[in-house]
Amino acid sequence: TFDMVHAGVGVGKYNGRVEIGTTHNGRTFEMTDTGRGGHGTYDSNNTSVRGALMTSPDDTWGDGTVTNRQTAAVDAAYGAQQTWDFYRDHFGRNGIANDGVAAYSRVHHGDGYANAFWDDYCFCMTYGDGIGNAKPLTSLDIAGHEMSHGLTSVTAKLKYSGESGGLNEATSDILGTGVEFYANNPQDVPDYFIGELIDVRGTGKPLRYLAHPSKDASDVGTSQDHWTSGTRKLDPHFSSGPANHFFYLLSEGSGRKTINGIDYDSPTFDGTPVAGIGQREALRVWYRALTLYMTSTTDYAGARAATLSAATDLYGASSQAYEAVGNAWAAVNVGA
Ligand code: ASN
Ligand code: ZN
Ligand code: CA
Repeated sequence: TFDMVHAGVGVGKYNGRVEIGTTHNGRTFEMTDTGRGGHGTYDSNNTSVRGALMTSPDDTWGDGTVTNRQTAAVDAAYGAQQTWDFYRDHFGRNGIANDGVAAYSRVHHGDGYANAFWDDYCFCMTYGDGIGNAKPLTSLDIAGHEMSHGLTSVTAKLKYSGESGGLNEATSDILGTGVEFYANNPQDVPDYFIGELIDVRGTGKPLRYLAHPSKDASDVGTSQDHWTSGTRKLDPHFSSGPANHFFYLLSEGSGRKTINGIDYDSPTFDGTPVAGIGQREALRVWYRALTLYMTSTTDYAGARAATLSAATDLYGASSQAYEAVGNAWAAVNVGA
């Protein structure tokens, strides 16, 4: 017997106890989310191939520890599920390609592999187990980030170099943050950082700071709070800084804020204050700009124009939101 939409109970490392969509198949349950396009979660078993679908005799999954191989799978399945639901509820989108068909995810890729990636060819997500195989890369912001590379690939197709590369990365950080807030999971308190739970550098610090990107300084480079003529020469994970900062300012506004108990200080380029329009509206502006106006070669000036067009469509050219979009770009040194 093969019943359709099932809810299993899992315990993830980062998300705690959650419901995940599963499928009953004969004597076992499979980690296949039939209610969301058939997303399957696989165990690569520390190799580089897909491996086998996760199964369970009793529809309970993982125990929150990394010694249990299903724990990372629970977080990955939950991340895919929250990303699917976020796209649906915020944007009316039916999966990454808007065709109702899910991607799939594989966990336990490689050995001590401290990264995760989206692959357009398999239309799939891959997660490593992190440093010492102790911190799988399966937190919500990373899941949302990586799957949103899939969204960019089927929409604007932003080229992964120069300024468009930074906008590609920023799109993933922006939507990954949106997924984290959407899930509002009590164990993974929503924030404006990327990668605060996975510790891939072993420093205990986040990978990226949307409110203050230049705090991300590693041995390979430094991110930017504001656009400069040198932005295009940076790695996309650093040239994303001004766009991430734009999104934070458009959402929350400038100055000091406490959000979910976390303090942020977000300096603007020329000190001019920016009033936020709220994250949900900022997400709508970015999504519309990405899916309707940006192209493979969009640069920062083009992103400003694209988001202003999106704000005009959504709220009108004399709206406060339109003005806020212009002000938030000025605050990261992207002017008319
Ligand atoms: N985790 C990285 C990213 O999505 C993977 C990569 O750079 N290919 O940006
Ligand atoms: Zn990325
Ligand atoms: Ca985060």
